[in-house]
Amino acid sequence: MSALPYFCKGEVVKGFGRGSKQLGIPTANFPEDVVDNLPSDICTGIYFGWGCVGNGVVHKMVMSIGWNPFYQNTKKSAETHIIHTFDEDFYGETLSVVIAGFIRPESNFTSVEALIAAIHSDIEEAERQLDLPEFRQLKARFFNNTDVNLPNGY
Ligand code: ADP
Ligand code: RBF
Ligand code: MG
Repeated sequence: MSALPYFCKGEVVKGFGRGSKQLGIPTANFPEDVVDNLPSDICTGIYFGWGCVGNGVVHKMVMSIGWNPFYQNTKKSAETHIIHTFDEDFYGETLSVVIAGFIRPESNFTSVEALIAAIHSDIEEAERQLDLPEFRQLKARFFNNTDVNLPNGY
């Protein structure tokens, strides 16, 4: 996937209102034009990377790009779960993300519980991968973050 790492930003809009928040996994949805402008070689699937709201702190994130087979969406979506607990919603604010790596294709599940379990393991995978120097340096590179100590060569 030569388009990675890929940076994009957009306004956080209302999603499908399916209550991902109630499931403990809120996802900030990008508007249609941002989804349509994703490079064609970023295929649908689950990704990890870095994200920040407005000029806020940069956090680890997981992102789902596609049609959510479990819900059989007819419209492609790009939804970001930021791995952080926020005090308030941030609809209308600008979300900036760097998509750093691919985790897995989207899949269908036989229950909501199985979907949630898969998302939790995606989050664990993202947490692990993003601690690697290769991915930590992307945070510094795209968000001009200076509190990252990197070994020589990065
Ligand atoms: P929607 O269907 O409108 O996208 P969700 O249930 O997916 O609703 O909730 C998403 C909203 O929750 C985001 O737009 C954002 O305002 C808020 N939110 C709070 N915490 C987070 C988080 N950690 N990651 C993503 N969005 C969050
Ligand atoms: N939806 C699917 O239908 N299949 C998936 O494999 C899938 N994986 C996801 C992985 C992550 C990390 C996230 C944040 C979402 C994923 N979703 C998936 C989307 C999910 O259906 C959506 O966020 C909500 O509609 C859940 O209520
Ligand atoms: Mg959402």
